Amino acid sequence: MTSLSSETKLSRNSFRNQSFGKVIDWHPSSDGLQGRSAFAYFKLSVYSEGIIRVQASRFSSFESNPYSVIVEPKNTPFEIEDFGKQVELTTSLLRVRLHLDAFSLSFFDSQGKLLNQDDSLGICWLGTEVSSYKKIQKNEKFLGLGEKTGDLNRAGKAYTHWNKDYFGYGVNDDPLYMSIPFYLGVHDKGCYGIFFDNTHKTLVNFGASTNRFVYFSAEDGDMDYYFFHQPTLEKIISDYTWLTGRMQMPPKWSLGFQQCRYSYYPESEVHAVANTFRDKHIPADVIYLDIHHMEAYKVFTFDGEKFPNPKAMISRLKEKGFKVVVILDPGIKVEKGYLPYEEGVAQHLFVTYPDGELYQAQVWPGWCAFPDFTKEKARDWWAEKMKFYTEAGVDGFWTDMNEPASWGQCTPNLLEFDFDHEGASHRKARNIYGLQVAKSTQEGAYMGLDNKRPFVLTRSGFAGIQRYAAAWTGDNTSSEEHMLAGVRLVTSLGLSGVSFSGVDVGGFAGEASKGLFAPWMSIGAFSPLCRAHSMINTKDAEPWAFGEEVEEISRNYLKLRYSLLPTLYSNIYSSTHTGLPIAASLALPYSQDDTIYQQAFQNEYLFCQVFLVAPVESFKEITKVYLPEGEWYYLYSDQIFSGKQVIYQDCPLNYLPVYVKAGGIFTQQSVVMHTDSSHDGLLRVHLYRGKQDAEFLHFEDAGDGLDYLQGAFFSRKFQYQAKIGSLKIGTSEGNLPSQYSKLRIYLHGFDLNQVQVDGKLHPVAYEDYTFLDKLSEFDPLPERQHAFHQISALPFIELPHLSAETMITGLK
Ligand code: NBV
Repeated sequence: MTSLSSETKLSRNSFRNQSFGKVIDWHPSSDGLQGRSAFAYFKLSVYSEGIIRVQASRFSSFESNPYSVIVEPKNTPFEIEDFGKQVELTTSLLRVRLHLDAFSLSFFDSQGKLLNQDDSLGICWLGTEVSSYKKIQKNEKFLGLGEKTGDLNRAGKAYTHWNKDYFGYGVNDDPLYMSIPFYLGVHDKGCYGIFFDNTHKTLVNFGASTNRFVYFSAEDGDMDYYFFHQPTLEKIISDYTWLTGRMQMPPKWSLGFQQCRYSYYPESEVHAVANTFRDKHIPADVIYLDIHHMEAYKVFTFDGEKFPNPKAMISRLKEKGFKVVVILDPGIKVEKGYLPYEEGVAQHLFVTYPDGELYQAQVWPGWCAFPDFTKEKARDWWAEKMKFYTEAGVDGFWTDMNEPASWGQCTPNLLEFDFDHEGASHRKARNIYGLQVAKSTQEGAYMGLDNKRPFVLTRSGFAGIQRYAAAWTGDNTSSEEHMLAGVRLVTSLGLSGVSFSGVDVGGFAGEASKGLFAPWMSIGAFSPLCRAHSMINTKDAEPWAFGEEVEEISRNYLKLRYSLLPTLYSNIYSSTHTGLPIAASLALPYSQDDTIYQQAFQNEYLFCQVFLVAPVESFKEITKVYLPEGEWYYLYSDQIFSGKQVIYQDCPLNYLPVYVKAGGIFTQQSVVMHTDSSHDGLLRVHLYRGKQDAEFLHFEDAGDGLDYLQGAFFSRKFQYQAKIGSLKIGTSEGNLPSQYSKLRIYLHGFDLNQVQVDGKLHPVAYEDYTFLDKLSEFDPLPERQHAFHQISALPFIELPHLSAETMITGLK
């Protein structure tokens, strides 16, 4: 009896929290230092001046976590100093102090300012659960964490990472489809980032139900995180995307408007939708085929009745300037004679139970087997299978249900995955399943599309997903709060390395009212990905389905987006090098300005660096907008506002509040109906007078293909020097000529008659300028007349677009 009860006590005790404890041995290593306590091991590795990896394990070898981080540590100088009770590891940007008595870490910047500090509990285990506890710093805000609902500042909330299919999620629900355990901390003394690289179910708690600490935990696996520090959040995001990769240049057509529907069929309906865009002069580039394109929802099939000749249909659509994107669901119908199923079984490509039995769950086609995308052979097979679509002319791929989703939403944890030879259960593999579906799909697109650029749109993912796909935020709802929450989802993804994302414009579940669709469309026009989508058995939701007024507003904003393609495309290109978002929360450049975190202003963002967009509920006629430091021009009228103030802005349905940064540059072309159609050859460059210098990198290439990597591009820098009053147009780079033969430079906020171009006097001309067309006067008249803005007598100069440097001076 006695021995039994003491055994029970022993095993219960092993479930008490166990801290890492006293470091009993440590030594420098080639990239940092490592050591151990009586029962656990640690390792600090310098990845670069601003990145230190922290690993702790109860095993002497650490887990590799191979899916997100794609680089090896840079050869970085660092120093290690032994102070007896503590050891310090120092790079040019960071100092980490390790307290030896009870393992805990403090991170300082190069001036000795404390950035982040472990709670005295440090790193702990509770059963297999591992956690890192951190003290909360004064006035600390937490940002990012990818596709997470809630406020911009995540303080006081906790979030779980466990990819989930969540139809009609609420604006505070968690988790959703995609997990990116990377967050940014900002406080009075500086900023930092933490990427918790553990694919198990993880929790990040920013102070929910506790005021002692913030912490992150994983159900199992090692403590493995990267600590980032740089002087700015932008640089931290660049470092994070150096570590986990950046998006590849998408095809230009994917920046056009994308029309989706669950589902367009038969073929005649697809054509009807495409034709209506052209007939109504509403720009669009993409039409989607959702699950009804398949025969009995079986992937790699077309329903022969609905789509008798997909190849011919797609080629007719291409003649009209439309690309087709098809949905790909990973579930493979269990059906004798269905080749993908038979091949999958024969080649052992599917996920199984530990006893080798095939795992089956129900999705659209009925009982399905699931390719093990963590197995190279399965990824290659899927990529090869995609030829079914590429041979029919499909240009883009939409990977849905890749959490993986199935009816019942409770995939058993004992399922086994290859995990690229390491072997793992569903507990460890779930969160990276979608990432690997996207990877394999991108490979398939590369293979089948003959060096064209893949466009893959994914619902699920994990840190690093930006390398393979653009993301959309799943099954949102047609409501005001979703419209605004969607903006925060997109900007949060942007803070987490995913620059190319969007929401279902108009809302997926439910039906948008007229009032809601119009502003949502205008926000969509100022989003990296601009895609409208809606649920089966709901009213039509194309831009013309809400009456003429909404149609005109939608047309206006889509035309504006298409005219801004040179800006958007250039920014996308820059983002492939910097990892910085296209839609950036104001917290990115103005992290130390407390006002931007207020509920009323947290949805404001910078689009393509120069446009401050202030989304607003459709029922408001006037709204408060916070303009941060600097000066801001109301886009439509050039009215100037000084920054660091709240203004009251009229916000009729036809005008989304948008402001241009003083000292900002962007480019515009004539409106086109799809990204491949020709413009008038004139590149409009807009320069906004300000006190700040500005720089804009203009980039052009063929819009698709990979030749730009071999120099087939045209790029040049526009640099504004405010004090001198000059605009330098740099010598062009790349070996393509520009598509624009002329430049027209609009000089906003300047009052000039002449300037000097390369030292010679050059006359200034004037024209009235509008960014949006005037709306029709509808009969009966709407409740209020439509406001109409234009910029009167806007000065401009026109020049041939040469390759040599041009210097414009006299811009005072
Ligand atoms: O394939 C149908 C839908 C799709 O339209 C949507 O965008 C996905 O998020 N899909 C989910 C499956 C079922 C939704 C109820």
